[in-house]
Amino acid sequence: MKNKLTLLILAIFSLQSFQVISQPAPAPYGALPSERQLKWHELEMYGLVHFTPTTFQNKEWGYGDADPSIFNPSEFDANKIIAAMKDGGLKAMIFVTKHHDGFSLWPTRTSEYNISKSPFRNGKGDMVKEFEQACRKVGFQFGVYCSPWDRNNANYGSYEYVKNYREQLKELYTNYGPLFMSWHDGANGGDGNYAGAKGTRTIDRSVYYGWDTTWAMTRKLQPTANIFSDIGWDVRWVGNEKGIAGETSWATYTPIPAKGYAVAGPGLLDDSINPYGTKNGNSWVPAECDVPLRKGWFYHDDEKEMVKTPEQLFQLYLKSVGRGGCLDLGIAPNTKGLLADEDIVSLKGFGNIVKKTFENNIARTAKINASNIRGEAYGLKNLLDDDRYSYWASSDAVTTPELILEWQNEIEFDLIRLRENIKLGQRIEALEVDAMIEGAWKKVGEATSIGACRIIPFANPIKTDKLRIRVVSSPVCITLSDLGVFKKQL
Ligand code: FUL
Repeated sequence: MKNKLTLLILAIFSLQSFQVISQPAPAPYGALPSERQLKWHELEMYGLVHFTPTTFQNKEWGYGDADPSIFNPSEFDANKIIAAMKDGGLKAMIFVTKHHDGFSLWPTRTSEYNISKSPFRNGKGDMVKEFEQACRKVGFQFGVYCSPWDRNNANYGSYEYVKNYREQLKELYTNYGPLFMSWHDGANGGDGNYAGAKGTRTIDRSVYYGWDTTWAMTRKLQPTANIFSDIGWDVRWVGNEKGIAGETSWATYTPIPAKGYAVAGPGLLDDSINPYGTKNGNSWVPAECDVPLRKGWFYHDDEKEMVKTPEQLFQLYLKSVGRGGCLDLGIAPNTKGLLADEDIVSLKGFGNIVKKTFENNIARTAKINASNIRGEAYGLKNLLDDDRYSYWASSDAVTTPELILEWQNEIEFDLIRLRENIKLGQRIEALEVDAMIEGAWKKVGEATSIGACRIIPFANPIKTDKLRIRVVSSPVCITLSDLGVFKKQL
């Protein structure tokens, strides 16, 4: 009898171990990111450089009437600008190759109004190329912004211009290597110089540009480029130029179908939904949070005092990257063609805060236990290995597991970072954090929409030797890839 019992126990045990080892991976949930979107998420931070004759006019929007002779940045050095951006922790840059004023920063065949008519490099310059090469040298990815609105082009408003615009993109897509982004701003139509015919040109954004055709070309010529636009694909505008995503910000999105907008891909994005996204929305369209380092997108001498401080930038980091988006920071060279000292100092300070804060993950020194583990391959070590796609998973039936972290001595932290393995979708809807304080669990924090990255900031540092993270809502089993506990290093 005793032997039979032992055998039975052994049989059950080996069956369980077998199940543990052979446990299949969780099924993906909901809309999933494409390969190019995964790469975009990994960047987290990049810069958007505005530098055109508009800089020399001390304006934010050039009218399209600046004489190309004013564009003469005698000390321009793309390497120095990129080096300062790198010190700021940025990993890529988008160059405004043509802003609304219509001046092309490369020697395009599509318009007379371009850099070859300026004194820059004696009319032989190609600033897009110089930036692209400076990026490649330091491992930065490169992207382009080419304004659809063109206040200089005589044909703006007619089909001729749309063809011309596509030709411009074609040049950009074929001469500057692989791009990570094709950025299309939403300021479209209005007054301008239109090759001397001053006046207003209005267009119907829903149909005028024929985006379907343009984006078929983008996909063909630049399959790695994420399309940023308010009508279409990969990445959405966060809905403000403050660099701030909603506290709950889903990477998924269900666009509201709008009459007349026949566009491939997700469709029309709505500014009022953009900060938040849509829970379990039908497409993966994460938020890009754009914000200038200075007050405006272009350099102005009298805005020195308005350069954001490293601390302010770090707060923006928490509200953009820390809410599952990317931070797109506006960088504005001055008329010399360099960044002002205060911009360089601020970027460096910011980069240092990010680096120092996140290099010491206090969770690594804890003993961690989970209420459920799907199987050996999905264990807790995956939470600490800096691999965004290795993950701790719960069994299919367990949607609200919890983790307990225990330290031998009291620790102090003010940030918790969590990531899901988004290859399997955005799954965790909400979780809560408790700390053991004076012998009892006390709820100290909570977060929704985990996704690619969710940082929970604590206004006051928490001191404890025991921390509990409870998933409170998930439609399916969880697949958490990262657990970080940090103390801000300002
Ligand atoms: C907007 C533009 O109107 C601004 O000038 C700037 O380029 C910003 C990044 O996008 O749509």
